[in-house]
Amino acid sequence: MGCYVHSEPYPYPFNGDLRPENTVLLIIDMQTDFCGIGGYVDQMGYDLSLTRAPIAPIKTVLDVMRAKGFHVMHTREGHRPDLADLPENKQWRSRQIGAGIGDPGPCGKVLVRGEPGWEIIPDLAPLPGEPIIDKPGKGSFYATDLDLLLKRQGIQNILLAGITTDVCVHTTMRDANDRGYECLLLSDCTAATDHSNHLAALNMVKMQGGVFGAVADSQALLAAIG
Ligand code: C5J
Repeated sequence: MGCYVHSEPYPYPFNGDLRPENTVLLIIDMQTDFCGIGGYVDQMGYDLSLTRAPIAPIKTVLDVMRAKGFHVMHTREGHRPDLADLPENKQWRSRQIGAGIGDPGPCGKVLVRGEPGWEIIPDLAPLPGEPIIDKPGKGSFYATDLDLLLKRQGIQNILLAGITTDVCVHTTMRDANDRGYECLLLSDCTAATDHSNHLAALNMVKMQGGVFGAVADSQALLAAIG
């Protein structure tokens, strides 16, 4: 019989095997730098209401999934305080747009580990025991132990939430898909700094019969795991 989410372009997961034991809610980069006043995204001049929109839906999903015993993991993008892991071109480009990574700002040094802007926002703070993956890049697998943790926990299904849809969420989803994980992108639990990019990123997932997995909103997920 199985458990399926009403999703596009196919009912998720492909095999109907959706259980707390084999499924993780992966919440990507819900940090002040990406959705808080004075953070990296704010300093670049983007509309914070876009990247703040998923906070409430994520919180609802998070509460339910915690209560039901699903795995929950969080990621943070950020660099070492000495910036030894910051590519020169990444720093240069961020300075071009007025939000130099590693430079001082209203929330401390931009995208630097340990600084106030780098912290996950209090509404979505990890609970003790929930793994936090610190990543220097966009993808959550690059230069991290995420794959090792997922394998050790026997996880097959990844439910993706967080920001931004077109950058860190998409990079992670593509990589996870190549590694054989069955991925679901939660459309209202993600957002981009440009809404048309968000919509395009959702659409890209659904091509070729679900080239990177499937897309559903949080209501559909909650109805399935209800
Ligand atoms: C970006 C992210 N956009 N979390 N990072 O630089 O998507």
